[in-house]
Amino acid sequence: MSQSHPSISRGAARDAAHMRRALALAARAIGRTRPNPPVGAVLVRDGVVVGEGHTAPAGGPHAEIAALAAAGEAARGATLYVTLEPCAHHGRTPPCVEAILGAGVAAVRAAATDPNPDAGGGLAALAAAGLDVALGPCRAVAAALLAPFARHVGTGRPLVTAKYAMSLDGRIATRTGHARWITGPAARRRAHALRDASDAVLVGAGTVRADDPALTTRDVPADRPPNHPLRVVLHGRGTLPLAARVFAPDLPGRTLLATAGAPARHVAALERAGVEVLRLPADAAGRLDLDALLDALGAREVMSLLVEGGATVLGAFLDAGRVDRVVAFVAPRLIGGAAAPAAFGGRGIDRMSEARELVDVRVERAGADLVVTGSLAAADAAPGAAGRTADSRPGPARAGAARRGAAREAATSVSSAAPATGGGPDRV
Ligand code: AOF
Ligand code: ZN
Repeated sequence: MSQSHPSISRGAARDAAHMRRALALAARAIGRTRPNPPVGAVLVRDGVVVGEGHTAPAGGPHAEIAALAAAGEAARGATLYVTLEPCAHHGRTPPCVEAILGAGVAAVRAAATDPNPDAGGGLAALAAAGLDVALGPCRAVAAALLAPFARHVGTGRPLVTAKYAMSLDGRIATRTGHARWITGPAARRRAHALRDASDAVLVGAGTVRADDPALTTRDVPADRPPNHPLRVVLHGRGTLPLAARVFAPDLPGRTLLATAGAPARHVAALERAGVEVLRLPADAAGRLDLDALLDALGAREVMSLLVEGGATVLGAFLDAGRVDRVVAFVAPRLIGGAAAPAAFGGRGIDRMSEARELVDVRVERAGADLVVTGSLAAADAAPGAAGRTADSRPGPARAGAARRGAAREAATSVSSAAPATGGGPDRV
């Protein structure tokens, strides 16, 4: 670094600051754009920000269009900082590339290429039209932000985050099942922020029986309406109370009961009470087929799924190799008791060599508690995934898209290994 020219590094620092602002704008759209990615855009002329924007809900303007509208004539000769390559296609909205050219923008910095094969190619088109175009900076942060969209556009399935609160000795409840509360208010606020940023949230029937959660988003900043993700209850055997809070007809947002093998008369009674039911196939062991569930949620444009437990459901997702990210809230307190449940039930593994390894691990504090986050390597590499039947994979119609998606995701995770703001933009 000491060798770099001062004016070049000042320019790189300014570029990074504008892109970070664009990423902050994109973050405001998370959970509110499905099936589109949340994107942020900033227009800068002569060092002054002249327009800003982020993606509107699907069918509405893209981030660049919002920033161009805010800038008006000031966009002429400006540099556009955008967290995703501008689209080059006619989708629900016209191509951003044409609007950028029409407005006379001089330069474009994009933090990521578009994993959607239909919309990509925008940077190349802008470069061909004579604009000064480059990829970066902040590529790793942008890739993490786009991961749910990349997963969904590539495979038709959502990215799965496992979230749980546990004691320092790894328990998510006492031996009697009591769990309110393990963590403090700051950690619980973060958990609501996770719901606010998710397209769907999922719990098992056991959690509905034991905790009666509403699964709505509360306790988030009041500067905008909260996002209430689609609530999904996994229902295997047994019955559920019709009066459970999650089924209340006046809750904001929607609830879906996903079931394989629940008693038909009971399910019919829930349906009569207004609950939407998704009937799914069972796997070889008679349990609900999680891949069929992920396909069905993907078809409903769910790009990000937050699995909140309990231990049986989290264990099933881990055994199936279908956990992509983990957010663990760890309280510095001890519960003990051999019968007190751990975060992940299920079958588990025999040997430590089979343990699933987290990468990109971060540890933060939330009040007295710790927040440990990380990602799991590609799910199909999981030992539990090896035993799954071939027909539980994405259907042939999607196979090409899935392969493309896997290749693009691999590229994404490579770039996410780079430092968040390190290095300057790469010329296109
Ligand atoms: C952008 N800027 O802010 C977003 C983009 O159907 P449409 O017209 O809304 O296009 C959706 C596709 O556009 C989406 O699948 C993704 O490839 C891209 N998203 N592109 O230029 C944005 N959200
Ligand atoms: Zn666009």
